[in-house]
Amino acid sequence: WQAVHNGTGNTQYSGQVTLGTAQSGSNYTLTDTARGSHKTYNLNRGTSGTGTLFSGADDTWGDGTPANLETAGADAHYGAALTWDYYKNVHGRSGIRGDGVGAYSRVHYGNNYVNAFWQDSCFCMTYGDGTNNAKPLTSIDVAAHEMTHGLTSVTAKLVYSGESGGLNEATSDIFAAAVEFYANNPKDVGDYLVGEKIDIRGNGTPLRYMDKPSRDGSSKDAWYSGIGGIDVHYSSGPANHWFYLLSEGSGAKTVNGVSYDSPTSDGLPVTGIGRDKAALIWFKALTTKFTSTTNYAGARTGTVAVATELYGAGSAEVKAVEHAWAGVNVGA
Ligand code: ASN
Ligand code: ZN
Repeated sequence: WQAVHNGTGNTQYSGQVTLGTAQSGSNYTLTDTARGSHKTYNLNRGTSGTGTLFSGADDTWGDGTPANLETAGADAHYGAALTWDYYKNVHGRSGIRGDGVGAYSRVHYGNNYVNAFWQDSCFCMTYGDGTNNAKPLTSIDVAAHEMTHGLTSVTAKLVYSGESGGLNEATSDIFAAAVEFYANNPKDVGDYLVGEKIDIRGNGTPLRYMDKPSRDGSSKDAWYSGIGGIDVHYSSGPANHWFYLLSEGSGAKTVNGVSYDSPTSDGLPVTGIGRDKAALIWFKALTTKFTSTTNYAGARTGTVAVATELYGAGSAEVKAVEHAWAGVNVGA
């Protein structure tokens, strides 16, 4: 038996946060008893197994710097908790499978490893330490992105190639943004950027942009015949762009101090319906309409169907869903 505790995390990206921990004898561990016993492990630069469960005599984790190996553990544990809370409190889903069982996280994977990933085989997510082992890929949005791959794997099961692969990636980016906004953390405000904290490019710019995905130099703003042939992290662009347009509308806008300027491929304006409705529509489409082979045309059909169920035929929400798809060149 382990008592539920709330520890203190001094994270690298999100300031000082509360972490769900457990007391076991005279030690505390990063075991989130209130969230499916999600655990966070230290791989200590290894690349296999689980390493060691973060454990310590005090219930304070990390010091905000990457030199302290607990810091990345605190960030990852926090991101997993927020993602758990988002799906439970916003969508009524308890854990990735909806069965109340947590996944687990592994940090300090490899040396200078600049990636993070989800694996179905371990039902776990793993984080490298980034360039010079100084920028662990453990920000809120990356954690939510990876954990959402787990959700997609047990729901729509979108195949990770072709157009369905782009939709799989976009699903992770869409909920990464939704979780970051949900977190309402002043040190890592909600935005429509992906990976803006981890400096993966070394020049301070984000990995991806949802208002105009082509800002990254590779992602596509709109659907075209043949988009299924490009990397899924670029063919996600039109769906990320659709989510932005549906949430905030087209044109220039500043949200939480971040400026965006979202074009449409047809030149027609889109009026946003807000991010909460947009995320609800995507969640319901993912979990009740999409299948492993859903493509962009199918995503349009599925989201229009969900919006019709939720808000009624001819509603402003249904029209906005259609206009946002038209704005990324996915027509009727
Ligand atoms: N970070 C990447 C992702 O989650 C890893 C990958 O491409 N599998 O998409
Ligand atoms: Zn991904």
